[in-house]
Amino acid sequence: MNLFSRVLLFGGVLFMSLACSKSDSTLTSVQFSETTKTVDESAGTISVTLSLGSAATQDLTLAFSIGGTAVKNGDYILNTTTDSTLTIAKGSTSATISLQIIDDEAIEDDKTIELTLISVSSSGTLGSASASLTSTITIQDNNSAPDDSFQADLLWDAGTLVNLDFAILNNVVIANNSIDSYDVYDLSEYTTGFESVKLPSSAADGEYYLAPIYESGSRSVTYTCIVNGFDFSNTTAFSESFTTADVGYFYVYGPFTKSGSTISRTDKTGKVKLSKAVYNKTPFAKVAK
Ligand SMILES: [Ca+2]
Ligand SMILES: [Ca+2]
Repeated sequence: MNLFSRVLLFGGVLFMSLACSKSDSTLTSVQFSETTKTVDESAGTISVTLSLGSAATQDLTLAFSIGGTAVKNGDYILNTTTDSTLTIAKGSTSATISLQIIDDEAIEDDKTIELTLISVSSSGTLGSASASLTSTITIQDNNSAPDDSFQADLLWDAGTLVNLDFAILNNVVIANNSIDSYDVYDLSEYTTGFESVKLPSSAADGEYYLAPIYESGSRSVTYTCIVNGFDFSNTTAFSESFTTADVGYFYVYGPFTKSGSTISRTDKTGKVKLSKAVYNKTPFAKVAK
């Protein structure tokens, strides 16, 4: 390479370096200013704050992922208009991701929501410190096992909102593997991802059943029933799925028998039992509401 070529090459590299550094300096960096946050389950709507290195020169579209142990639409609702993206208006120097924490009655471990920034539109850039790209929110549970009642909580998986109800039934009459009649002892009709029913110590001795109901929705949904009280401590009673064909139906689990201050298994041939130590699940009837 002769001297002239070397000068040309050096000049080209210098020009490109200057061009790139000028371009980078006009990009608005985006990162979390709150990388950890702890809230009570009763906190309601919370905001997680992002900071911008300089005022946004254009509207920015920020994409983020959501992880952690908390269930979307069960433990929290994301308030952004588009799922997992946030629009930051031109001129902004900060932004927030808004979440609604659901104050349920389920007795559960503390849960986490991990928000991680993935990408930003072309007039922005993600902050250079990787630790600033993730914000972890810890939701502290505020429920405890009742000492005077049996509590069953129904929780279900993340995804599109579906409406499940949950009941304790009594006076259940079963014939031909189907329910002829029943009374509803307790009914839970929350709309935000969990249900909770109770059987108090004062309830009459007798047979009861638990019944998850698929009220409305357009997808399959996997539910889990956790029981507490009456010597139960966060015991998984059953877990399985409704399909979309099950909308309008419910499953029943039981019978379980209340006798004084204990709830115990009742043996009935061909029926699925609810045991104090280990619950067997398996529905034995599917009944249209
Ligand atoms: Ca609560
Ligand atoms: Ca709770």
